[in-house]
Amino acid sequence: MVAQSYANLELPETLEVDRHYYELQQLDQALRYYSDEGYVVIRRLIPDELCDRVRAAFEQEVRRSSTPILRQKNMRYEQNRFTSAGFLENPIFNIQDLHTKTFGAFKSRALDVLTHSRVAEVTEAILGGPVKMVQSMFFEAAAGTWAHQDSYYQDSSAGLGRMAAGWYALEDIDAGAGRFFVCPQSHRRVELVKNEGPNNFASGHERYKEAMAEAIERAQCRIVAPFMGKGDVLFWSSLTAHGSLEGANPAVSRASLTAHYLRASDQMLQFHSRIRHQRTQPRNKMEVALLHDQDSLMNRAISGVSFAFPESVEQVRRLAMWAVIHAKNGVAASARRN
Ligand SMILES: O=C(O)CCC(=O)C(=O)O
Repeated sequence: MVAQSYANLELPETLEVDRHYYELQQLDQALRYYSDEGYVVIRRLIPDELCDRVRAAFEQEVRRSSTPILRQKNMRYEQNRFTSAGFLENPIFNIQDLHTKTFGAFKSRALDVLTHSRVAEVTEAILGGPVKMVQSMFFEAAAGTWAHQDSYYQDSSAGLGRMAAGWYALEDIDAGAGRFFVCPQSHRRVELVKNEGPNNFASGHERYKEAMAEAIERAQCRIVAPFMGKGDVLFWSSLTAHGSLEGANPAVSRASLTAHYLRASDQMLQFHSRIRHQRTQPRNKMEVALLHDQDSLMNRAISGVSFAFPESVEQVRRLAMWAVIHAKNGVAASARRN
């Protein structure tokens, strides 16, 4: 693991001491800022009651459930784990794939946030046309996510950098809660660390994390962890270096969602190697792409096996990934960085 030590970190404690950023009415200015800096915060984009509804459904359906769920940190099906303060420790990956019968309200309310008409307005303006949501996550405890560019994991088949993402605060996020951070201008100034050679995901993921940390240091980028109030959303590009801080105060949570968006006509490019076709379903103002849909009996059987035999499944997955990454069929070579 790469130790987190960010000498040049800017961590404003409150809204008052942070820069104001923008509101939806200032979308043109916000877009210019996004294009220059590789990220932007839109204040109060999501109504408070929608944030509260997601958290209430989490309490009712998810917190006490023993159903294994796919997790962001290791791509394994795991049961909930909690910190000493009682916050969910293993973030949920791809909320749109959750089993509707078990987690219907949580899934539906989270998707209402992630596909909200205001979100569609911003993401369409960023990406230049109708969009689809292709990935999502839910966090409660600090995650200490390593600095990365999303492009390494997934991007647009139509060109690297053509994916955008949003980080949604469901509560005011304390400076000690493990804030989300970005490196301003890194979408232009930090070289793209490719998913290949010694840094490939299958066998070189730890090396990749080190390579990213070094690339950020070489570019002498600032690191900012903006104040995020309930309903604020931070949007960033798939080439922007970002991550989250280790929690300095275990008594505070960071209830939040993230989602990644592509143009509706683009496909997902995974690991800079293969195009991953996804089935989509309409939701509010956009399509939502599914990957491991737990409403399918077959996918539930697969997740059951993954939960029962995590190590064996992990080995098979790594082998498959190794094969995919090494059998690049020219997809990556044809993908432009733009
Ligand atoms: O909030 C976090 O810990 C990381 C989120 C993230 O990196 C992402 O959604 O790509």
